[in-house]
Amino acid sequence: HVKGVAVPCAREESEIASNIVYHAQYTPHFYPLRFDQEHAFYAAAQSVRDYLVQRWNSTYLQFHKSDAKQTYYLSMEYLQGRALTNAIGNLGITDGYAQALKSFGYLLEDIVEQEKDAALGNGGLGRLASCFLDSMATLNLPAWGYGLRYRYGLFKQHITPEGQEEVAEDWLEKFSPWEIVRHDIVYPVRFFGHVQINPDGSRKWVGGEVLNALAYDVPIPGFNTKNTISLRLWEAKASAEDFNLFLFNDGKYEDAAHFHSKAQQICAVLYPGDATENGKILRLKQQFFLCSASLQDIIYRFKERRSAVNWDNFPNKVAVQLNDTHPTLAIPELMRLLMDDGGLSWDSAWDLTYKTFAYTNHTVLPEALEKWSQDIMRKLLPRHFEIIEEIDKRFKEMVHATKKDMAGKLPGMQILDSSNPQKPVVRMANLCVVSSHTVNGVAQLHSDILKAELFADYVSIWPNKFQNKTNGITPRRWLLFCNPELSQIITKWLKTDEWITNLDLLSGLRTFADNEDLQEEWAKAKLASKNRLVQYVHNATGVSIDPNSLFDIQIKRIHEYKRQLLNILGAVYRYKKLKEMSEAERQKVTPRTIMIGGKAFATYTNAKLIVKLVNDVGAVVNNDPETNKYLKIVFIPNYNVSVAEVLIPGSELSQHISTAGMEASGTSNMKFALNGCLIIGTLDGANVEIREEIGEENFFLFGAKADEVPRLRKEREMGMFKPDPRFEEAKEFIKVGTFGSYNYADLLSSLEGDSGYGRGDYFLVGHDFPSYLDAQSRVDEAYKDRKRWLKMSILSTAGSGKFSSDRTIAQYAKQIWGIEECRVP
Ligand code: DL6
Repeated sequence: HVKGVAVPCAREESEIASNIVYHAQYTPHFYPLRFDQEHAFYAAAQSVRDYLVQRWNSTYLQFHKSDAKQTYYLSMEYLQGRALTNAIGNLGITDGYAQALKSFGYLLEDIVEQEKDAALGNGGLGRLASCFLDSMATLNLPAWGYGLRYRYGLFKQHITPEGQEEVAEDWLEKFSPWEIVRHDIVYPVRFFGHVQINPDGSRKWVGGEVLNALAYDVPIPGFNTKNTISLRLWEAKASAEDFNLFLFNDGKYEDAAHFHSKAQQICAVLYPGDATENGKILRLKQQFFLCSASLQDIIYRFKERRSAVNWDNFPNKVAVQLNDTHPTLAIPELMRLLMDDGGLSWDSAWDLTYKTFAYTNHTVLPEALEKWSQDIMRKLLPRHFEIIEEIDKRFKEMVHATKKDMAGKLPGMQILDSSNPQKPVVRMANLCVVSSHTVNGVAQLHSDILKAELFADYVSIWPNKFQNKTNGITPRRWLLFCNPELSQIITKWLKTDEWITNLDLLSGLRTFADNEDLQEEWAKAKLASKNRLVQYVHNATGVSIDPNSLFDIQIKRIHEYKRQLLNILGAVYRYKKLKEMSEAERQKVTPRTIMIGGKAFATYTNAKLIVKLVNDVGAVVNNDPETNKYLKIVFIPNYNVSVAEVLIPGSELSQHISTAGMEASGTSNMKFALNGCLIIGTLDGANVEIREEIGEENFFLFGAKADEVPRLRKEREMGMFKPDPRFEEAKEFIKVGTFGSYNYADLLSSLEGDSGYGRGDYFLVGHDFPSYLDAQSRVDEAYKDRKRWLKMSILSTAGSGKFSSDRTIAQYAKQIWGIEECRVP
């Protein structure tokens, strides 16, 4: 099953057309006498998949033959978005497909719109994983992704007068044309049961509930290479023997299908609510399901590539990257597989495990640092709990034996935390740090904070374990494909398209930043993208926006630390001032369209109130004939990857305004800057590095710095904060009912009081408000000077080379994984 040769991709329009016709006829999922846009999409996508499968097979064969060390990226989330444009773009057959579809009377732009977004992730962490896959393939690296095939991905967001409503997103409603179900790849995954001690003292996990993990492969093509890697998604299945025919014939239908329903629950939704004990168990089951199936598959492949198994070679052939703590259970699972199935001693198994794993931290927010109840863990995974206890015990012994001075710090460093006897927990980040050879943060500031605060005590033990890997984004999806007009201009002025795989070349644009010809072409491209966005906003919301106004966008998950509230309070203040002006004064104002989009977690009350507030403010402001030439406020519903692909190219200003120290990196900031959008932001996450790269004069900075935040919170607690009158004015304007009968006292009270998480303005909106308004005034002034603005915009793109995920992945490959290129000839 590892035979195959790379077949060159078809370039002839006629061949592509006949492949589409073939799929329309022989793999019909629709009424055969109809060939509508949807049908054309599925037929086209399946014809593209054929090319991908040939390349995918050749890539597998190449990795197999070379026996190269391979990386496995374990992630509970992938935000893939749509695949058609990306696949044909990476294969270099976009024109062929456009022509072929035209011969059937269709426009490629319309056909790609038929595809549903694969949203198997929440936000930045999941989209990062997807960008990384694109770069791994493009760099010809032997690397794969593993994840779960959720039946329903991230919810669809409907906006009602009450705010956000969540609806299940049925991305598999028809089927996904990209995945290949692998009935030949199935592994058993056990839950519950007990540990059996064998006569020789070895241990075995037996009993409990066993479900099967079935593989679905999604081929991921690299750009301008035959290499096509795999995103392997697991689905849970019960076996036929688990279906109880006796009960079924007795009329007990639900009991008969008990295991089938258990299996369905595992991959039903992306992030099941975990407020209840059942919800917690289900979430932990999902995590273990991913880890166990993936580890068994990795070991299978390790064995497949050699005639005799020498376990010592395992870390020379396998690197596993943990995308945050969600796949942490892979650590005890590898220990179990090596000891209980492979017969290795603890010391050997530990040595191999330690050399295999690396862990990326993506957050310092206390509520996002996973802690699992010891009771649940012991019940669901009894053998793994034993192993975790043993890792913890040995870590403690090691500290006592070799780092005596650190012994006092052990309570904070240990994996098991039983300080609250009612609620003893397993600290997953601690398990990752203790068991991985490398730990990294995702932007320099974040990595520095990890070393100085969250993981400071471990740094004294393992000073060389901690690294930084600043995030990146794929320039293919986030410039070349989503912004073809700007891409063409860049290629023309740089006289090469090599920037697509060597993004540092964008710096060559700096020489031309003042050139009026380039500036005019640049402005024209921006206007084309803005016009597309005008159309999109009208279709999605019914609101008409003016393409000559400044397009100001904030799109990301709704969270108090990301401070959409600061944005909307600023907008409210702007509206109030416009109302107070004479028409003559208003005419001097830079017209603005503020767009805010993002989903709030279903049970996050304040985030949902922010969504409602933005919509309520928009409804009044947009219908005010006195001011709506100068200000519109639009909430963009159901923000997802495809929506971002329309918004980002059309943006001129974007807001990355988190409380300093709280956003680990951010990645949309990189996408905006790459597309020539200017940033208003705090010194947080990757903003710091973006500002360094594009020049501080091209970045609208405001707000407290990360190292000032603790002092400011303290001062607030001591009643020393004096709010700016403009802040009070904006809040008051809402409270008096300007935007409807809901007065938002509950939401605004989080900005009041002296202290506490969730009140006392923990996120420093009040403190940063005046400097935010000042920065916004600088934006308004800069926009009036068209030449200056265009120059800044060109310099933003020119300075974005560092933020390619190709750079990030090349660094992971060299500095963490120790893997090298393995290219299909
Ligand atoms: O690293 C990707 C992305 C960062 O850009 C964001 O700043 C960060 O908030 C996000 N982190 C998470 C945390 N999830 N958990 N756990 O999504 O990661």
